[in-house]
Amino acid sequence: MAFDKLGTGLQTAITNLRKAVVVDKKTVKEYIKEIQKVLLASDVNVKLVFELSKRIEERGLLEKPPGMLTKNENLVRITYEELVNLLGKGEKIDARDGNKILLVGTQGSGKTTTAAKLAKYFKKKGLNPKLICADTFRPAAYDQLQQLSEEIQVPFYGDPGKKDALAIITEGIAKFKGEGLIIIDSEGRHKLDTELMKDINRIYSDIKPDKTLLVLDGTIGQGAGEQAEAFRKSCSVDGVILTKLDGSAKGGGALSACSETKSKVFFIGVGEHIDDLEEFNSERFVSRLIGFGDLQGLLEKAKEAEFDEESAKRMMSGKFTLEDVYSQIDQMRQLGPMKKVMEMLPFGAKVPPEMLKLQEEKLRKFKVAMDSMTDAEMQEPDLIKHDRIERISKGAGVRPEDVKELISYYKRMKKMMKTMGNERKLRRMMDKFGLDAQA
Ligand SMILES: Nc1nc2c(ncn2[C@@H]2O[C@H](COP(=O)(O)OP(=O)(O)O)[C@@H](O)[C@H]2O)c(=O)[nH]1
Ligand SMILES: [Mg+2]
Repeated sequence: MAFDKLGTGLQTAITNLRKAVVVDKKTVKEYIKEIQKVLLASDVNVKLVFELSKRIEERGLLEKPPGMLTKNENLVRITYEELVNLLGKGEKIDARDGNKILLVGTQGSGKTTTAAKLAKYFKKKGLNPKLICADTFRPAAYDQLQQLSEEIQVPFYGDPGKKDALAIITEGIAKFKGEGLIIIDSEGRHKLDTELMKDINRIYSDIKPDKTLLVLDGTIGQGAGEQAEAFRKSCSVDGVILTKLDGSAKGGGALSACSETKSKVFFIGVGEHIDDLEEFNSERFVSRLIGFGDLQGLLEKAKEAEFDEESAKRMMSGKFTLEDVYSQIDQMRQLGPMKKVMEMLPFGAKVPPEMLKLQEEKLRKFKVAMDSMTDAEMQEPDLIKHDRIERISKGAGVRPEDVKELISYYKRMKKMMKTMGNERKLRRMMDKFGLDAQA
C-alpha cells in the first residue's frame, strides 16, 4: 500500500490522542509533536509542517467541537482538514476520444509505465486509447511499451529505426487517423535540462496536445515541487502524475510541494503493476491515511450536527414534542425501507436506534394518528387524556391502543433525549475542566 509509513504514523498519533481522557494543552502539544515528526519524516517542508501544526493546535484549542463531537474527535477532524489542505485538492482529468495526451519527464520517472497505466485506466472508462512510443533516446523504450500495449490490448505505434521523435508522433497520429485517445510517451533525459525542454516545446507546438502531463518520481520528496515549477515555466504543462508513491517514505513531501507550487496532481502511481494508478483525490487519500472507517463516521457526525444542531439542542433540553416524532418518521420514510435505513445510518445519529426497531406499519399508524391531532396536542402531548385518545383514534381510523402506544413511545424518546443532552453537557464540562486544570 502507498504511504505505509505516513499512514501508520498518523494513526498512532491519533490512537494515542483518543486514549487521552481529557484533552488539555499538554495532550494537544504532544499530539502535534507526533504529527510534526511524521510529516517531517515524509519530507514535507519544515515551514509547511510548522504552519500546519500551528493551525491544528490553535484550532484544536479554540474551536468549539461541532455537534456531538468530543474535543479529541474534533482534533482528528481538524487534522484531516489541514492535511487535505496541505496535500492539495487533486484534479480530475477531462479527456475523451479524439484528444492527445503528451507525457513528459526525466528518464526513469515512470513515463512509459504510466503511459500504459493511463491507457488501461481510460480503456476501463470506456474510451478507445492508443499508445505511441516517441522515446528515441532509449533503445529499449520501444519494446517496453509495445509489450505493455499487448498486455492491455491497446493499439500501439512506434518505429525503432527512426530518430526523429516528432516524425514518429506525426506518423502515429496519422495511422490512428487522429481517432481514439492518443497517449504519447516521449523521451526523457537524465535531468530536466534546456535541451529536453526545447525538444518538448518543439513537439508541443507542432502536435498541440490537449493535455501535457509531467511524470514525476515521487521518491524525490519535496524536490518534486521545484521540478514541477521549472517544467510549468518552460513548457506548457497542465499537471503532474506522481509515481512510486508506494514504498516511498517521501510521498507527503512530494504531494505538498506540488500543492505549494500550484501544480495540479492528476494521478498517483502506487506500484509497478499496470493497475497501480489512482486518481488523486486528497480527501479520499487523507481519510485512508487516517483510517477510513473511523474518519468517515466522525465527519458524518459533524456534518449532520451542522444541520441538526439547533433542533438537537432544543430536543435535548427537554423541549421534545410530537412534531419531532412526526418529522423523524418522515425522515425515515423518505429514506426507504427499514433495513436500508439501518445500513445507511451506521451511527444512528439522525434517527434514534429505538425508532429503527419499530415496524413500518406501526409508523404509518403513528403518523395518521398525529394527523388527527390539533396543533396544541402536538406541542403539548400531556394534554392528550382519555377522551381525546378516543377522538383521535376514531378520526384516524386506528385503535386507541395505537394512540396510547404512540404517546408512551413519545415519552420514552423524550426521556432519552434528555439523558443524551445531560451526557453531552457533562462531557463538555469535563473537557473544559481538563483544559483549565492544565492552563
Ligand atoms: N514502485 C513503483 N515503480 C514504478 C512506478 N512507476 C514506474 N515504476 C518503475 O520505475 C522504473 C522506470 O519506469 P519507466 O516507465 O521505464 O520510466 P521512464 O524512463 O520515465 O519511461 C521501472 O522499473 C518501473 O517499473 C510506481 O508507481 N511504483
Ligand atoms: Mg520510457
